Amino acid sequence: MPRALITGTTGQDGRYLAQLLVAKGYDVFGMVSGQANPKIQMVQEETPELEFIEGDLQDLSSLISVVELVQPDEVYNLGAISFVALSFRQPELTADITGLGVLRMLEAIRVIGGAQDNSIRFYQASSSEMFGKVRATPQTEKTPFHPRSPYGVAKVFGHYTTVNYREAYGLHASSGMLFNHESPRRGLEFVTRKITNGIARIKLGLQDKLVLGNLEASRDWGFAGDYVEAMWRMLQQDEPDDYVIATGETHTIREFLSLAFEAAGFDDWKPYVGSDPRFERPAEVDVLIGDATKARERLGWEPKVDFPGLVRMMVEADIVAEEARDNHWWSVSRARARSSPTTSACCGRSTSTSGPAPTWRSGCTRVRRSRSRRPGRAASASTRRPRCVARSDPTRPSCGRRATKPSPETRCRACSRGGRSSSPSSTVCISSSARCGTSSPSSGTARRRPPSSSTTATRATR
Ligand code: GDR
Repeated sequence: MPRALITGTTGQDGRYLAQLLVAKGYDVFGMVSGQANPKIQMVQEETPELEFIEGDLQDLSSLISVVELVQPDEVYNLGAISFVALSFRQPELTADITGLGVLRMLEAIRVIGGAQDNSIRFYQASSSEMFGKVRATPQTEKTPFHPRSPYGVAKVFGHYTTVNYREAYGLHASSGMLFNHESPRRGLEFVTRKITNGIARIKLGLQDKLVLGNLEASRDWGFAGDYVEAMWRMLQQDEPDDYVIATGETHTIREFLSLAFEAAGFDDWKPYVGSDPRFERPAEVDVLIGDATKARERLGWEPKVDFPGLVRMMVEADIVAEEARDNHWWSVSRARARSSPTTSACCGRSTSTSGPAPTWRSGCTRVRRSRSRRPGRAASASTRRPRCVARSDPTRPSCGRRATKPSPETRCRACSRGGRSSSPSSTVCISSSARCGTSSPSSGTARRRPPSSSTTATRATR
């Protein structure tokens, strides 16, 4: 069984590539850095066969260990700071990971696989951002580079380092100059996904507007699922080489907006789109369009998903995902409310929640209702803790504390001791089903808890 190592496994491309390689019968290892990558669990559920291994593109010794342990036949270096806008804010980090990271991985391969007859094949994720202020249109493998961002500069370094290791050590090292490639798995910071996710939220009433930067930029957008196939094909060639991977079409962000809003059933996108110079870049790449003739002829590769198909796919996926998230949110809050027949209190007076459309009952008038998330929806006894509002009401003394969260506990939460209050002056029992016997104030005047008190019922959060 061939073995593949992927860096950047939890990114969009890494996820598609891992699935492709597993389907092709590979043992796939995904390198992850850091202690608690929040995406690992999701990727693991998506591709259970994938094995994670710790390593960091900033740390050569970790890469040597990873390559030694995995003994890969193929290494796909997709790890990078890949958000161009971020590279302007963190240029050194970008140079280190996106640029020097390539050198480190190639060194690890050279050290473990040997400087002669090294059998480990290497794929470098190069980028159309290397062409930047383009010198020719469309861009081919021969078009000179003119990067316009620290990201682009770092990718040029990575690209030429790959070429150099190929020429100097005879490594089977190939570079894919991939033009923009998108999917429903694209990060929300990139313009296509920001648009499709924003549209879904606008459609569901969760957001009013989409705020973007430069709408005149033009990109050659393809589907990421198609592009990972090209990566794999490069490493199956007898000889390593560099390839442009692109659709050969370019579209402005305005065109993307128009198609995407249309796919969601809107007639006109302009009322929903605002602009903010914060999303503009110090130096912009205006127009990119790639010529993938070489890939088509030598790799037999061509894109399957066209531009309208890609836009539709992303919009539809985002609408489904946002709907599911929204429904989940509401069902969780309802379930919580149902399973908590009692116990939300402030200043010693309890409120209760029940029924399918929970609201704070007015047992305690000093408990503020949770704010409804959307106009027209009932206030929900859900995730937000209601706060005692008496502070803002000069006629009432305030405890100033947050009320306790609704909870199914039957134990007295005021005293936390088998349902009895530790001191009559400390607070009152707030549980309806297990009152501790401490006399609750019968009037609407709440007792003020001494500042030193630290019972679980009213942890102060001023
Ligand atoms: P890009 O992708 O920089 O081309 O790099 P991105 O989607 O970030 O930007 C595309 C174009 O859209 C303009 N734009 C905005 N971009 C973002 N992110 N957010 C906005 O609000 C916005 N408004 C306008 C940008 O200025 C730009 O012109 C991507 C990355 O995946 C790289 O890692 C990869 O190498 C290249 O594609 C190929």
